[in-house]
Amino acid sequence: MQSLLILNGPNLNLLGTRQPEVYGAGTLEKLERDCIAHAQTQGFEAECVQSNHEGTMLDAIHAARGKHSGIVVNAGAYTHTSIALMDAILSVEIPTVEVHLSNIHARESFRHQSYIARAAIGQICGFGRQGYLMAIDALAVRLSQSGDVT
Ligand code: CA2
Repeated sequence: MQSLLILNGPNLNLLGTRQPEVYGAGTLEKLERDCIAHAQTQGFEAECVQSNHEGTMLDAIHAARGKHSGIVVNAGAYTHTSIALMDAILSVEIPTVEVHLSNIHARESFRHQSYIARAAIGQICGFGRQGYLMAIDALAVRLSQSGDVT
């Protein structure tokens, strides 16, 4: 069975604890469970990783090579700063969908810039948790087209 990596970055472990008006009321654990269940409906296994450390996120992306066929990534604030994460995604050549819970383009101007977007096949933002499920669907379509069987 093909596998997806669901990678969440800094502070997303706090989901459900504060700022529910921006990021929703559900926890990260629930989000990860929902992603795993939705991936299964599309015929994928899913591995969920969250880290507050850029290097750990880089390691997870490097380790995805040969293991995962697609990546869903919410890099949190590293989205707007990390050339290293962009380079890592480009280097592994795994189709990657960028997700944000909030609509980053309707927020402060420093959130409009995404380094991840330059490496991703697409970006989904502003749809809350549903965006992760939409990203899984988008990868399912892309992978069925590419014939990738990693
Ligand atoms: O909208 C998103 O998903 C973001 O990636 C979330 C990041 C933010 O820096 C990006 O600009 C957009 C922040 C994640 C913080 O998550 C929290 C969750 C609950 C409580 C506090 C923070």
